[in-house]
Amino acid sequence: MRFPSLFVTRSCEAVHRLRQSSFLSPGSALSRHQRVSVSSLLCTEERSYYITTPIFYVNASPHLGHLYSAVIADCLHRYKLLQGFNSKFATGTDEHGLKIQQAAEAAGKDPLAFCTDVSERFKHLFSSCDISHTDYIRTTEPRHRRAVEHFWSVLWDKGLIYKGHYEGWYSTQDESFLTPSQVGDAVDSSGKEIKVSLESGHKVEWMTEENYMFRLSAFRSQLLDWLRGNPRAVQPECFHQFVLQWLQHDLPDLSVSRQRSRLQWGIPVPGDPEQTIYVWLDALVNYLTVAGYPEKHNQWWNVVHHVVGKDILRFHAIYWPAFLLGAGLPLPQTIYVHSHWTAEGKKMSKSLGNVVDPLQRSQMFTTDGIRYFLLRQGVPDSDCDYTDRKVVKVLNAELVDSLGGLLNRCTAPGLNPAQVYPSFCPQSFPREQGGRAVVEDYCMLAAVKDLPAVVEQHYESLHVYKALEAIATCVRQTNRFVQRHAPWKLDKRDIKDQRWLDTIIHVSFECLRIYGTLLQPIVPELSNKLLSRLGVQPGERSWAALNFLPSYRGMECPFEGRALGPDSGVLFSRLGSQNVDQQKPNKAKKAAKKK
Ligand code: ME8
Repeated sequence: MRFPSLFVTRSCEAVHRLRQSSFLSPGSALSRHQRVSVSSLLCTEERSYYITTPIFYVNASPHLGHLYSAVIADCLHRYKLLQGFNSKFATGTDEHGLKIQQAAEAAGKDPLAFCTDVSERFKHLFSSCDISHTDYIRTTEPRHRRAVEHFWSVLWDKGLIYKGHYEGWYSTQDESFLTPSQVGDAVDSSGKEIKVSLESGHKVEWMTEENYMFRLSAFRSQLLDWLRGNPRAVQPECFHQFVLQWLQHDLPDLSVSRQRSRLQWGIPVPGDPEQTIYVWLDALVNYLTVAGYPEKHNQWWNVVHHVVGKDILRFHAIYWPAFLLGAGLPLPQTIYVHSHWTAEGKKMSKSLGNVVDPLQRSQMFTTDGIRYFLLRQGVPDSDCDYTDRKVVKVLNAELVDSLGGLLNRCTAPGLNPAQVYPSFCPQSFPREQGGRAVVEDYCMLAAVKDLPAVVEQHYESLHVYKALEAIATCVRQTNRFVQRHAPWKLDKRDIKDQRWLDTIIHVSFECLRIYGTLLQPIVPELSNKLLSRLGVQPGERSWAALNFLPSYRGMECPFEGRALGPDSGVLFSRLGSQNVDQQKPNKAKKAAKKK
């Protein structure tokens, strides 16, 4: 039996075609083409949403991949808040297990003190990067122990856990049991032959132990039914297919405890202090703990969505749903899976010295800069390569030149001496032909009008990079619109020219307002700066308030005549070559120093 590997860098993106914005010719009424977004229809009653990241191991400091998962979840959380949802967002640290026990021993520290130290580093990174989690869970907390003990007892009472004998392969690095078909041969750095996990490449050891087993085998057909009946349960589609393929094979029962003599750092099995609960069962229950399990979890548990890396898909899409089915609880609504970041083409690893430090990068490129880059370049379906050079290029092109340039042009005192949101003139830009607008301008209006629905669709399917691509395309269109009509050449003494100038700025501001609103989940600080400069108040920044260019449709525009915000500073500062020298592997840096 061979499992399909997730660790091949290739794109398996399903062809995901969006409805193209229809060309809006002069003369066609924009309102006829309006699409009412799903969100605005649903906005009246309060809806709940619950999003989680994996909880991260505290055996090492956070790296870029951890921040990536957190930024994705943060983006979905902020997006749901903008849509009027009551959203809960949990992240945290996974602190039990052999790996942590060994890391604390190696550091010569008490395990809890060791965990607290590293957990604080994750917390600090997240607060520095505007991760707006509403709960931060540590598996060493008493509320979590209670939840795990209860969960275990439910499975036990249902006869789904039995005492057995486990003999097989175990990877401490992955904290994972493996079947013989998941294991292969390799040679370690000293030339010794070893066995490794085919999926992660980590070393495995043979283990034989008395412990508790979970009747995983009993859930195979239920899991298949769930996945077949919910084709969007695991997204993107390629990962859904991986799980279905895994389930074509036998599903052996799963060992869910370790002997206490080998693993002390964990939650003891209720009623059997000689055994410690398997760290993955312990860790997965964190999602329930945050929801209020066992007493009051329903509100959140019915709307839970997980963001995970592809390395832990099996745990989330097979073990976790099986545990939940066993405990009689609803299954997650969506498991969003993302691929991995490599650094300069190589897997990030301590031994190669090429682990990208996310905190340092957020300081170098700003919080918004690193968030934008990760979400703009991160493709969930395939691995992505990180280089500082790419960050500089992307941010300078899209945030400095394109978006920043557009704002700069339209707020420049030369064009806008009164520093207001100017009026729209329907005669200059009529719904019917005959004004000063040209075909491309109508096209742009149609694209920006459609943009919120396009972005919504991409956010929902975790293709955030496509949402950002769509926004960047519209920003370029708006820049071309300004360029095409060169408002700086108009004669301000001529009333018609002045009205047309105001209209150009008004339309550009309306575009910028839409971009700023849609970008809030990605770059909260930059969006705030942009919207504040346009005079858009905090209460006017929700999805429901988008309402692009009402004046064009003969409706009142609340922004017309309003004073611009006072902060006329640059939207995003240009990054220079000093920002690209950081990314050298430690070894290379040391060698360079010696010279
Ligand atoms: O697996 N690129 O924790 P962990 C992108 N504690 N994302 C990456 C990445 C990379 N190179 N490396 C890691 C665990 N990640 C368990 C989880 S959940 C109940 C328990 C991200 O510290 C990605 O989300 O090894 C991956 O799944 C996670 O960090 C693994 O973090």
